[in-house]
Amino acid sequence: MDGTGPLLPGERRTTRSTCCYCGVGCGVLIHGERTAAGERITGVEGDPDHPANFGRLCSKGLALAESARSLEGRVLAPQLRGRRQEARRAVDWGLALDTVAERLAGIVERHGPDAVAFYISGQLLTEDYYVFNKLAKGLLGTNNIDTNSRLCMSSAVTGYKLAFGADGPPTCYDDLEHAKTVLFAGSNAAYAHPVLFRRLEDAKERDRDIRWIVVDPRRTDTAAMADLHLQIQPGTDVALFNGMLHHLVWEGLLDQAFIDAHTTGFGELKQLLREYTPRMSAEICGIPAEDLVTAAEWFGRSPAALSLYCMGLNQSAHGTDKNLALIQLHLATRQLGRPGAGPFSLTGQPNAMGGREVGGMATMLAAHREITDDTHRAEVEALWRLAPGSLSPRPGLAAVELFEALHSGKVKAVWIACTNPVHSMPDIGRVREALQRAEYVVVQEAFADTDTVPYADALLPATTWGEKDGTVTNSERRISRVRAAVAAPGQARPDWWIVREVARRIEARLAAPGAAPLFQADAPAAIFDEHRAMTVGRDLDIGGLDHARLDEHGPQQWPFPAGQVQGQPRRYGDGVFPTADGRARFHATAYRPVAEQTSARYPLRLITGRLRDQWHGMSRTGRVAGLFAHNPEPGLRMHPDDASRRGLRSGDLVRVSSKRGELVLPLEPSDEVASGTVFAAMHWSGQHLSSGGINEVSQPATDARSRQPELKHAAVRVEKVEFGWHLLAARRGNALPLHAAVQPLLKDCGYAALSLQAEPGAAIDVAWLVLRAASVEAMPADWLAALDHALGLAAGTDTLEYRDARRGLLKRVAWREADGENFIDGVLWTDVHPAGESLLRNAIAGDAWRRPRLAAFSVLAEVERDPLVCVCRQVTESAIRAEVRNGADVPALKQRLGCGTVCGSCVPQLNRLARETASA
Ligand SMILES: Nc1nc2c(c(=O)[nH]1)N[C@H]1C(S)=C(S)[C@@H](COP(=O)(O)OP(=O)(O)OC[C@H]3O[C@@H](n4cnc5c(=O)[nH]c(N)nc54)[C@H](O)[C@@H]3O)O[C@H]1N2
Ligand SMILES: Nc1nc2c(c(=O)[nH]1)N[C@H]1C(S)=C(S)[C@@H](COP(=O)(O)OP(=O)(O)OC[C@H]3O[C@@H](n4cnc5c(=O)[nH]c(N)nc54)[C@H](O)[C@@H]3O)O[C@H]1N2
Ligand code: SF4
Ligand SMILES: [Mo]
Repeated sequence: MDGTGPLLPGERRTTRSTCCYCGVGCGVLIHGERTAAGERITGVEGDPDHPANFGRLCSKGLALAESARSLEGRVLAPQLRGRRQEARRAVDWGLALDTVAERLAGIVERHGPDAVAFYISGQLLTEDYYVFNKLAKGLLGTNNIDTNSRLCMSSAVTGYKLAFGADGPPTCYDDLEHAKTVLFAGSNAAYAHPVLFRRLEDAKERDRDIRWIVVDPRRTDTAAMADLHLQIQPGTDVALFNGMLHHLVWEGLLDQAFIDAHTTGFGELKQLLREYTPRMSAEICGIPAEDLVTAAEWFGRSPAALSLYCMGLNQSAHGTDKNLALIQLHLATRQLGRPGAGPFSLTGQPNAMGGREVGGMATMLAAHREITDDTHRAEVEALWRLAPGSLSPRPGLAAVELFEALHSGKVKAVWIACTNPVHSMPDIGRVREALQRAEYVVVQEAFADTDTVPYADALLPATTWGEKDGTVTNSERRISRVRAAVAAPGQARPDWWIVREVARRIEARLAAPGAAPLFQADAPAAIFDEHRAMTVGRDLDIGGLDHARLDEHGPQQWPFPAGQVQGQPRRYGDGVFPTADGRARFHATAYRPVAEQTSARYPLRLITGRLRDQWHGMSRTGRVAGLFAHNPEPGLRMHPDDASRRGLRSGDLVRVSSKRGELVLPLEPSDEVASGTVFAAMHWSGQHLSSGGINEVSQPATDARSRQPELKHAAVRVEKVEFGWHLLAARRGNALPLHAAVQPLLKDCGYAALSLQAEPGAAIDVAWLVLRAASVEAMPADWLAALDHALGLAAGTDTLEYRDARRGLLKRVAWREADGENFIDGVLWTDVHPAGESLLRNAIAGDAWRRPRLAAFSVLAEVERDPLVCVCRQVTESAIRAEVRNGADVPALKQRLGCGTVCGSCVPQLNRLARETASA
């Protein structure tokens, strides 16, 4: 296990590492081998010894090996562009590094350090992050280094800091098993933190008295399993939490002794709370007042109340207040600092925490220090051996401002690493303009097909999961090792190495004579040592940790000062907080409405979020056909009443518009949203869609303190679009090259979406690529020809074609011969009615295609819509419903059909189907 050095021919090796997706931070065992084609990852399983998951993985983690299987679509060599209009060309590393260093140093010399900005990522490893931060703040002297964590955890950081005096959750994963009341606030943990959700399910199974409250404007899979779902109006959480606290004050359910001895500011808050009667608060939230009171009672009287919160709180123009109002419920009742109790902010990305620790953001310095604090800057200057006064005292530009400054020309150059802002930032139209105007754009990526890559003047190939080495910190402050299982492909290099090489070149040019060299650490372990030295004496002290200790004793929680043998699972048990007077602070959190009100022109509230089996912009999960099964295509979910009032039916293409932009999506009537609210997933980008995705319309208003944008709410209008023609094409083959060939054609359509479908039993690299497209104008002949070419579907000997020129109809089926029979290999149908498409789509997923050609046609006509529920065991909804009608409950379903027994991600859905079908 964990051998190092290149694999020998035929050699196999298992490497312990960490999943690269969510903040649960599951341990994985990566199996690798050496073949004639080079080193490759052959399998992944959960690490039974990792304390985050004890061997479990969710559907995304289980698909990691498949996502890493092919080098198709990877960036394998540095690329540079001479002038904007020219194409980039591959160059060697020497030229790439020299050029990037020279361009950045030149801009700093001409315009000063604040003309350069870095936009990096909570998916970088701590060591990568550390070097980036040192380059920006230590060498260049700019604090313009921000990350996608600004879109994610920023309000959680300000909330913790304002309440407790320091960042970071006080809780740990064991609390999931000890909590008696669990309050999920703006967290769809069933999808976003599945392995933690499994632990919670198990705990609830063991102890039927455990109660779950879910606060979410949507009936998510998490909400469907709750004892109480508070389906509040978007953005009204502060009113809810204030109303709950009002009730607790009224009922005397506070810990007054704790408030008196360990906190300040409660008097002022109490004054404010007078207005927030349960009735008035419930009215703002749009829920029954009794439900609010029940929630307060369950919380206040619980022996241990744990809240789990995520983007529904953070991604708000009042995200800091939402966090504070929730934390204050815990402080006032002393629901923290003991097993099962506390405000637990679930981190999104695998290393959002590590980024906060190294201070890799525009508003902080290393190890939870403040940019504006003279002593803190002097400490960092001493640790980095910088001349006094080298660090800039001005906070840098946070994400939204950073791209604004690029737009206005104040910032000239941006270096983007491990994030895809042209997909994930609010109002991406504006972000595209900003990048267009920038003087110089560096993009450091592992995958070539993202919506940001086309803007790169320099594209630097990074290694990614399975190929890189370092550490990440998960939601419970636990630091785990990430290790390379296979060699770096092509010219790809680790992120820290790329940054360090550029930094050394800039240093040679810009540093004062005699200045101490800043970038001597030449391996992740040495960088980690530098990082831990910065933390000594701070609240997150990890002076006792290094790579060697992590290798020997496994993942550890911080704080972990020198001399310790174990980290600290819970913080603040003694009621002493890292503020000047040791007391926690209450803040008066008045409720304020969302930034953008609905109006006659934009009457609907759009909320956005995640799907179970996709990760962000899909650069990795979008490579795995099986991960599309749960949600094969994008959609806009709307309450069925709202849909019928507008004359809209399932599958109709609708235009979603806001003040900022528009996009077209298929309509998905769903009563998971309340009337007046619509929902869209964040994942689809220009790689799979004719538009850039839902952030075409989202809005960039930010929280004044955390500067986090309100990605969870925008006012929109939805109307039906009539298209002149519809097309559905499906092609069986090696899906990644097929996808790359078809993707450039998407943008020419009024609507187009690409997805993959696995074919049960087919070879690992065989899947179906499915294209749905529509356009207002007549279909241009050259577009169709290009599609034929991309799909290899032009009329030929193995193709059957039906054309009706007068009606503009074209139906074409291609087949292949195997075992003496003909099997369908591809189809292209124009003029498909939208509603007929899901039929065809499911036919492709089913076994129609494995039958001989003629039988396939008749089967096609019969297949009904029947989504796959369990992806691991390929179990369909109809099969599950049939078993439930025969009396099966969830354990019986697991036993009879095998569904829900591998990754468990579909268990919430099984619960729902069992309940629905049984009661029907
Ligand atoms: N499958 C999957 N898992 C992931 C990710 C992924 O891309 N895919 N990404 C990871 C990352 S980076 C993150 S940050 C996390 C996010 O994890 P979550 O925050 O749990 O996921 P989201 O779906 O973004 O949002 C959660 C819920 O907030 C609700 N919501 C919207 N507005 C409001 C509101 O005003 N109040 C309340 N109370 N709720 C509201 C939405 O309906 C949604 O169900 O997931 C992580 N895990
Ligand atoms: N509307 C809406 N928008 C949202 C959200 C929402 O809920 N709604 N959520 C927001 C949140 S919470 C988040 S965290 C962001 C996420 O948004 P992004 O950060 O844009 O998400 P990813 O697609 O994960 O981008 C990571 C990129 O890094 C690349 N990559 C992978 N591994 C490596 C590596 O090792 N090195 C380098 N250099 N590159 C690598 C991947 O190919 C990918 O393109 O989206 C935000 N945007
Ligand atoms: S819960 Fe799933 S995505 Fe998150 S770390 Fe574990 S395996 Fe990875
Ligand atoms: Mo996130």
